[in-house]
Amino acid sequence: MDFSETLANKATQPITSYLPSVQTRLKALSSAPSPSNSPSIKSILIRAPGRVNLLGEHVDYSGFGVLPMALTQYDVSLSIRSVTPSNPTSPSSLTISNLDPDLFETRKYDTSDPKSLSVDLAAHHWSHYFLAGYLGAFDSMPSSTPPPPPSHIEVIISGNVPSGAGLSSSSALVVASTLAAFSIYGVDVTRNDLALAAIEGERYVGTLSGGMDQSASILSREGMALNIEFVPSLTSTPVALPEGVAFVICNCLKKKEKAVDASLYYNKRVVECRLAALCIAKEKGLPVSGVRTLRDVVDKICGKEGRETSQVIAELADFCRGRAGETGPPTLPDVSAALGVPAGDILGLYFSDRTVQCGAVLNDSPTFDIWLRSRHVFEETLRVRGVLSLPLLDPSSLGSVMDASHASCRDLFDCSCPELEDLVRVCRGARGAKGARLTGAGWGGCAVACVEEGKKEEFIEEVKRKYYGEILGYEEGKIPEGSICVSLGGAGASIVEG
Ligand code: NG1
Repeated sequence: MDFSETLANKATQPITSYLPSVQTRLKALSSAPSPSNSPSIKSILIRAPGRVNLLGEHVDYSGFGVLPMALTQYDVSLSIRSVTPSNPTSPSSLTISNLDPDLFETRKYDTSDPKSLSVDLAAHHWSHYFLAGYLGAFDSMPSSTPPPPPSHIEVIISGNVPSGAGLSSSSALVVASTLAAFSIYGVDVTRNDLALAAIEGERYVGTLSGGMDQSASILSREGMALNIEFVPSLTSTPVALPEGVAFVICNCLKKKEKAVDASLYYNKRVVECRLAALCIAKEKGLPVSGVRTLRDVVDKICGKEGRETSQVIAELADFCRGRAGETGPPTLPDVSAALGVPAGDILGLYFSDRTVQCGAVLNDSPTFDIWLRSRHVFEETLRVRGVLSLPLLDPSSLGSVMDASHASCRDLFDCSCPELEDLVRVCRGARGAKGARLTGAGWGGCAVACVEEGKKEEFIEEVKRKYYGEILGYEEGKIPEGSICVSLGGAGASIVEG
């Protein structure tokens, strides 16, 4: 598939290309009745997968590469329809509903002025994720091109990516929504532009998303992992999965919704990494203006000294290790003294792109663990680069690198939790395991284990017995469905035909 080709030409997939369970959900969506009993003029079916990240955790928003793959069994799918309402004079509308209306309340938005659509961050509602994708698509359409949207749009959604599990349920919904908006407007895009629109769109819901999830959901290729790089621009390279191993995803069953308490967890890490970038730039005598990410610092050093990127990253990892040993985590006044600017000016000077979310973090946090966080980012990036520098992913070295990544997520980035620790320990000790780590944002959700192909059934049985049975207390046969599954590497989002 040529990824510079536009979606209209290349993104359609026959319904029969999906797993039988996915086909059943897609058929239910295409035959679902209109929430307002209105006949459809045009109807499009869309599927966007969740993803599992094999390596490169919490490095995307610092501008460094990651190695995820899309999932075959978990997705968000939707049917978007342009309909004729029974009352032809009713104002233009967008109705967002779910195949399960008892769990997800239907919401209708007035779209007489599409520019007035907005996401109310103070009153979270599940439909906001659709709006985020819709707005992201709208923003990225050149102002001359958006044709008038259909007056009445109805969307019916069905998703089975477990939420708060680190498998990117939110991005799968945002991606499906972004693609739906482009499709219903009749605007064609490349996959890369779709990913960029979805990344920007997801920021409407208030998380300071890095870009890995939307890109993985759109750019992945069947049976492959994907190396995604964000600098100097979004690029993706398929990576063959190692022979003779399976990747098993296990849910620790502690939910962690990223948008909840974001200022104490996810968004705090984003702010800590940016403060680290600013402080390192200052200490290294680089101009601080224009520095937003740790990658910016690396690129400035490479540009100034003409050195190789990985070498500079390794030196900066050592530098952060040393600084963490010398001082504890700085407070905002410490950071202000280090940067030589008043504490009250930090938000306006360095976080003007997201003042609301970053302001909450700066206000809520007594200290910022910038040296531990940046050391994790540099070392995790070296792990990704190391694995990718080998001609083929080697299962044994990948397994031990996954173990090291987990230890760093726990000890330096502080994004594990007791449940994930138990689960990862059980996974590592189970028959056939080569390595295991938390995957996704962490603080709950899933672990991914690299397991010898021939032993995956024994591995799954052992994890079921020891984690879900002995630790969580589930009786045999009563473990929640989908808690443990093998990931095969799926294709990116598509318009479904048939
Ligand atoms: P999940 O696991 O889906 O919450 C989040 C971010 C990623 C990345 C990972 C950590 C969003 C939509 N996703 O993923 O960009 O930073 O955490 O590696 O914000």
